[in-house]
Amino acid sequence: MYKVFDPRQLLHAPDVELHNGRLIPHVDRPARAQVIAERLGPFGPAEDFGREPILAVHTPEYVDFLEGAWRLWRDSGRSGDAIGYTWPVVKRRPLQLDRIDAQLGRFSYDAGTPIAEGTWAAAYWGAQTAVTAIQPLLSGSVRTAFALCRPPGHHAGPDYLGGYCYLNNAAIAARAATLAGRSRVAVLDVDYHHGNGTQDIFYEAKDVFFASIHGDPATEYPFYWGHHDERGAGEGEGFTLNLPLPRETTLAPYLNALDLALEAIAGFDAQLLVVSFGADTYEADPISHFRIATSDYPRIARQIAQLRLPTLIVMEGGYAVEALSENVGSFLSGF
Ligand code: Q9C
Ligand code: ZN
Repeated sequence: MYKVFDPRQLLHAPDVELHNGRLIPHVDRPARAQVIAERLGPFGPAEDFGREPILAVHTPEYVDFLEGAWRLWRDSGRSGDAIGYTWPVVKRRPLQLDRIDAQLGRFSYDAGTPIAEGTWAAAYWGAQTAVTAIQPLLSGSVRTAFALCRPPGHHAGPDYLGGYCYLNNAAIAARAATLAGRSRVAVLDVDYHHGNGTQDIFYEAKDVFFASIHGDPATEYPFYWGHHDERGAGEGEGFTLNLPLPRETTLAPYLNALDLALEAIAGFDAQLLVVSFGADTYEADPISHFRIATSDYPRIARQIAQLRLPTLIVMEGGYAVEALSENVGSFLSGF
């Protein structure tokens, strides 16, 4: 399996996040990627494809904001990481204000996703990691590739950050594949949390099918997306599939949902698959509530591999750092 990692992704080291009304050490620590890179290598380096593949998914206003936000924050006399504290209510006028605090509200949806000094560099090289990893799938020289991306991406939408995500690595890779001539690409999201950013990016698209299995947003973050009746819109109607599952879900019902997702992807006649893989479905994940064991991951992966599609696996969440490389290794082994 072709594997890509860029160590500049470790430059993202946010200090704290707001959790249940208190500030706690940020859950997305650099060690997450570091342990995977150390134990599951060798990894090839990321190539620089520039801004173009990023701008095929994100708005230029958002990308400019993301690149400049930390500097603007510091120039405004602040210390620590840049983080919003006020958000425009849905359907407010789309005001374009210069003040950093107003911009943070405009381009984000939660208080768990600070912009630190190294965030832009890390997110940029995360996106390049995903674009690099999909190249040999496009040329046909490998069947499976793994992009070790961090920070994760699937909560980042066209013009917003959130859920520890800044640039949507999986969506950037999927879009790169359609731009390279694949007319039907599927994204299968098996992170514990709904991939709201990916869903929003492709909601009206008919060339990218999005299927997600996740904790039911009736009780789980991100609450406002991922319900079963969200099925796409316009030309994209029917090309989004949400399979929410309750807390404490174990392997057997998980595999049933996976069968439905894979059937839909096969029915779409996808030519290439991008898997947004979060190891936060793990039973001991500190912020999630499924009951998937380390030894269950090869089973899940083998079922996905039965699609027999060229497959890019993109790293998303997974926060039990002590078990992370084992869980990721276990999943990759199923391919
Ligand atoms: N701290 C991914 O797994 N939780 N993101 C917010 C307050 C956000 C997880 C609760 C969880 C996001 C990629
Ligand atoms: Zn997650």
